[in-house]
Amino acid sequence: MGYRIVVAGATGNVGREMLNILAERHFPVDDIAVLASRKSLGTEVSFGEKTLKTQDLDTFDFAGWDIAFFAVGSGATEKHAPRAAKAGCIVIDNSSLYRTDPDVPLVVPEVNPEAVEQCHKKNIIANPNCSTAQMVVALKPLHDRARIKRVVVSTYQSVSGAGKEGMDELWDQTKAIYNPTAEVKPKKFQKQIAFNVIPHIDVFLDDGSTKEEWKMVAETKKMLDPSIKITATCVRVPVFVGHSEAINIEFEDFLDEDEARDILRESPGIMVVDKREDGGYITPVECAGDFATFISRIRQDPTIDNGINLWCVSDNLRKGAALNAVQIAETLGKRVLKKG
Ligand code: 11C
Repeated sequence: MGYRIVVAGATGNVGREMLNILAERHFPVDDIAVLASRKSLGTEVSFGEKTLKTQDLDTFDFAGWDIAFFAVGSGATEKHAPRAAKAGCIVIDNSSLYRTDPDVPLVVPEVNPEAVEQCHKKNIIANPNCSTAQMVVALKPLHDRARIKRVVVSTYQSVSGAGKEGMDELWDQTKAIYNPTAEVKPKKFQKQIAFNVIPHIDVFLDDGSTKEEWKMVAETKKMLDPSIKITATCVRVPVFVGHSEAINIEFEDFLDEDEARDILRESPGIMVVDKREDGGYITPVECAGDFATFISRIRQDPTIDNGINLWCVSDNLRKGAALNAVQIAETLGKRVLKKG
């Protein structure tokens, strides 16, 4: 016996990827409904071999459905997720709306799978921000071994994190860059993104950080350990898919780089590619379409007593969003719903 599944926001980057991953991982689906806002209504989407027609999120009745994946903006989530949850359907939400709500578990299954058992407080489970998800997959096994004190992370985030409009802007600007008659002004991003990098993702906060940077701090503390100190600089780069992160970690205890490499190699969700030769590391272009979080460039930080540096790359639409959401549903199935 399988589940009755809803995907809200099925026509967007993340919604489509959710459908692909549900099919690829043979998630036990008995029935599936795909929902969209009025403007995309009737658009068809693929689910394995099938083509599905989108229904109206505004009027959809969630009663009798087991799990609803939400991949819509915070506004639509605020309007419809409580309605779905009240109807008895467990919402797995990709927006930032509920992530810091103490009554909503925030889950990366490689890190805190047990947290799904808290889902009944609101019938909602939150999926973390993409840049946080891949980082905590890398940090968790190292924290278990040597206790992390402090993390300094710089991100190199692809334009797909900003949705289809972000991808279109990079594409159009790249084509137009040497053609003065076809100038493409920044719209989605604050400055030119083609052949450039922008140290600004999401809105500025009072302390001079951005909300994207704050999310990496708050979400990591909630899922992994509130005592870990984290400072982040989040940067948009002209890459279509795949977020990269340079992570500096300071531990309580000494951790040798070879042991760190061995621990990461054995850890769930991680693929270590670390050859210390030309090309012996992973770049975002190579991680796109993959399930793994790739770790390369693992090395001692000689400037502090117990420090390690590493490079972490993952498909932001997959581990950073759709894959993690499907893994949450799989964990929910095993630990809570127990169908399938
Ligand atoms: C980006 N990380 O790359 C963002 C996208 O809170 O889920 C995801 C925003 C979020 O722009």
